[in-house]
This record gives sequence, structure tokens and C-alpha cells, in this order.
Amino acid sequence: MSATIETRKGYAPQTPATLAAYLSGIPAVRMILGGEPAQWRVTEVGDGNLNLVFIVKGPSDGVAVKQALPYVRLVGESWPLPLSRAHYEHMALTEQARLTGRLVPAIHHYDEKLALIVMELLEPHIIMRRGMIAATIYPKFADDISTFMARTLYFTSDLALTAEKKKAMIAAFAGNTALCKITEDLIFTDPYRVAELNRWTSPQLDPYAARWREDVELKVAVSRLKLKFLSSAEAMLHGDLHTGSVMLTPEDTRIIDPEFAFMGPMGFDVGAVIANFLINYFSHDGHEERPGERDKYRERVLAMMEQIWTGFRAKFLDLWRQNPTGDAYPPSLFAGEAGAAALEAERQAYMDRLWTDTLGFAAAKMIRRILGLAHNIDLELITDKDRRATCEARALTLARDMMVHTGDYTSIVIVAEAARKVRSEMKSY
Ligand code: SR1
Ligand code: MG
Repeated sequence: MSATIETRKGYAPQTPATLAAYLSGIPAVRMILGGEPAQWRVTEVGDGNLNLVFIVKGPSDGVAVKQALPYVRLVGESWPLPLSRAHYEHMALTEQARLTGRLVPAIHHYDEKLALIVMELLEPHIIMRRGMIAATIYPKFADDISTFMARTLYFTSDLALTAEKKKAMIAAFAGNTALCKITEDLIFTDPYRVAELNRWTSPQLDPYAARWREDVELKVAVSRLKLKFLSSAEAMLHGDLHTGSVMLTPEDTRIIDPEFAFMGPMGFDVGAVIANFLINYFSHDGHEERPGERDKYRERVLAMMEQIWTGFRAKFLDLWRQNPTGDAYPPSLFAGEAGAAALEAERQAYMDRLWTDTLGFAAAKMIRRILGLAHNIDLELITDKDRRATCEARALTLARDMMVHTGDYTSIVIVAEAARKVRSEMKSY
């Protein structure tokens, strides 16, 4: 890693004091906050891996402010990261807002030089991952996330766009290479080799980490997925669609943080959601106070996971049937009854391929959260290492099978059944 930190004229990382002064110069934000800057309370609340996040509250209302740092916050200045990620995040948020309306936070102001976005303050929303760890029920989420994915993926694909527009989108996102490289390394490569930043629950999972580095079948499977990630510009992805990128209440869902956005394979986003549900499913053995206490919630997690995939599939297909506006599959080639039937069969085959990609990417995302650098608090908050390792070993076992024997998982119901089986059959540490 080179350690040259980007400098940019006009860029300075904000502090609570400088941010209040800066925001006071933006009339729209001043109006939202109300009162005078001296009355505003600014707190830095960022607990993610990359950025600064501030909450600013005035007498009338509040805003959230996200600013990119020129390095990876989790690791420090030894890992530089371009400020341009704020540009890609702003572009993706704008497109997602156009396609999904209130499923993303409203943008109040964007400053390219400062790599800073002022957004709607989401209150009383919390990060979904925290809510799921506490076994909170979110009745609207499956419907909302399946709508979000169906609309953002369908309408930015060749099924909806002309080739000219699609290529313009590829060009617009092509520079987000540093963020893609994080994914290429941390998800598709490092967990399968000796890498300085890898970590896992040790010594319990030492044999798993060692096996993963020797497992040629698994390394071929993950390399195929990596190739797909590198080369398949199917649609605009959120790029980091885990349950930490969702803020919600039981009534309202917002998808945040699309700084990893780029034109990539659709299954990567869908797989991210499925992976995080499976990790959460396994994690409750580490959180419940009495065995079985969370059985109902566990089943609810699997049921939601099933609804997410089936909802996504149905919505995506409907969008395709209603909006065949892209240059792929021109309607003029499929006139008449036979043409319509052939096209519908092709749509089903398309979704089957997307399902296969989804499974593989979900598996890769589960593995990276256990053997790679960046872990999930679903598992990390389990303080008893034996209990944590039990949950993690189960997740790893399912993920390996999903990645290597993808063809055995012909439906989401089978994935849920396999998760139950692994959990009940694998012994505790
Ligand atoms: C060094 S960044 C690690 C991870 O944080 C983000 O949320 C992405 O998931 C990335 O892979
Ligand atoms: Mg993030």
C-alpha cells in the first residue's frame, strides 16, 4: 500500500467547531436547523470503517453530515483512500432517489471539494444491524428492500436503458476503482490467502482459516465470482448493501452509504442482503440468554430472507414485463404468442442465473465477515469466544457449501432449510 494521502485544494476534515461555521453559510441548511449557529449542537458519531459522520441539531430540526477522509478510518493513514468516493456516493444517492423516492435519505447539500454530503437526519431510525441483534421485528423491510433492489437494478440495466445511456453510466462510475479494489481484495482474495489484515476468532477458528487457504475447490469458486465482479457491468450497484447500510424503524426504511457504487453484477447486491440475514440467523446463539429463547426470531429472520428473494424476483420480472425499454431483448423480436412465450421463458432463465450469482456472492460475503478484515457486530458483540466461534463455524460451513455446491440450492427455501440443518447438526465449541 502506498501511503500518499490525497490533498485537495479547499479540503479539510471537519470538526464540530468548523462544521457549524461551514453550515451557517448554506442558507437551505441554516433554515432547516433554525436559530443561530451558536445554538447548534454538533456531534461526531461515525462508527463505520471509512468516514466522518456528524449529527447537527438546531432549535428547529437536524441534519446528518458525512465527510470522506483521505484514508480508511478503520486502519488509519497507512491506508490512503481517494476523496472521490463522496462524488460516487452523491451520484448513486441521486439516482437511487430518482428510482426509489423515500427509500434513501434526502440530500440537502453536496460539496465536491470538501467531499461532504449534508443529508436528512433520520430519527428515530437506527442501524438495522443493531436492531436485528436486539431481535427487533421490521415488518416492512422485506417489501422495501426488494423494491429498492428491483428498481435500482432493473432501471440501470440493459433491460431498461438504451446502450448509449448504459455506457454513459458505466463511464460515470468507472473511476470508483479504489472502492472496488477494497471489495476485490477483502472479499474475493484475502480470506483465501495469508494477508496481514485478516483476523478471526482464534484459536477456535484457526483450523478453518488454514483450511480456507488450502481449499482449491473454494478458491476456484471464489475466483469465478471475482471475475464476475470485475467484468460484469450489469447494473448500478449499491456496492455495500449490508444491514449496516440500512437505517430504519419498524415503519420506515432508508438505504444509506452507497459509496461503493459502480456498474457491476446484480447478484452482488442481492447476495449482500441474503448474507447478512444468514449471519444474523446464526448469531442469535451467541446473544440469547437461555437456549431457544430466540427461536421465534430466528425463524422470522429466515422467513424475511425468503420474502426478500421471492419479492425481488417477482418485482424485477414485473418491471421487465411492464418496461421493456432497453436495447436488450427488443420487443420487435418477440411478437406473437410464440415470441411472448419464448421471452417469458428467457426472463425466468435470466432470474435463475441471477439466483446462482446471488448465492455465490452471499457466500463470499459471509466468509469475508468471519475470516477477513471487516467483521459484523452481529458476531463481534458476542464476548464469549467459544459461543462466537460456534456461530461463525456454522456460518462458514454453510457458506462454503453454498459457494462450492451452488447447484444444490435451487431455491431460497432450500437455503433456509440448510441453515437450520447446519445449526442443529454442528456441535458447540
Ligand atoms: C476497509 S473498508 C472495509 C469494509 O467496510 C465497508 O463497509 C465495506 O464493506 C468494506 O469492505
Ligand atoms: Mg458503509
